Amino acid sequence: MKYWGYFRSSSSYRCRIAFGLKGVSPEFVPVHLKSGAQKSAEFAAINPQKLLPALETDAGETLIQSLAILEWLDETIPEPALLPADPVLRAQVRGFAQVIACEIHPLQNLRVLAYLRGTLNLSEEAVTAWLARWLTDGLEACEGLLSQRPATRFAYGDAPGLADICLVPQVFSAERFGIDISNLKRVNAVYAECQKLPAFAAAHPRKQPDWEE
Ligand SMILES: N[C@@H](CCC(=O)N[C@@H](CS)C(=O)NCC(=O)O)C(=O)O
Repeated sequence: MKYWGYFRSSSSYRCRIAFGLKGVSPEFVPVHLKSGAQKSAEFAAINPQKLLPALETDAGETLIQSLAILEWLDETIPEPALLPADPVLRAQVRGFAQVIACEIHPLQNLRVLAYLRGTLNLSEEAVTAWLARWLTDGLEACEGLLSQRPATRFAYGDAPGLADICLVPQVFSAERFGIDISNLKRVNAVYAECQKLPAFAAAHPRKQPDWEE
């Protein structure tokens, strides 16, 4: 297996956590987002969307979109399961993951921020306000969803899964952008619990071979 990623990319971070939980170590191909390497002809031939991550299976098939990659991993390596067996709970976990992957993360993406700063010529203050608005809104929704349930060690039970895999990189992003979410008690409790697991610790951006300040 081969995976194209970047240390700070949230969707790459999601995949790295899942690789660790599933006990696989794909060959890593770094793509330097900050310098625009995702827009190269070479990478566009792998993922025409020019976004990370991408994964090549052992059979040579290319997969894109982190949620699709995570579900493929779960289907091909069923243990430990990333989704609960119960259909209602599965839908709830997918809903939680989509709040992050479909509603929060796209608004903080590099190309969106570049458009705000470049094409729309917004000030750093305005960009910071944009990030604070959408990350706070989204993570408050996550807190609300977790608060509807009895407190468990991880987001949806006593084992980590898809919801935790999406939540941890999103909390990391909030920290990186300087957004104070200390009031989100359940979110922070789950985040802290996840950090204790080797799969989450090893997937942290600082631990990646392409890490840079
Ligand atoms: N929904 C996609 C998001 C992919 C995505 O936006 N990736 C970011 C990094 S986290 C990226 O490659 N950004 C490059 C850019 O904005 O030019 C997924 O979950 O894989």
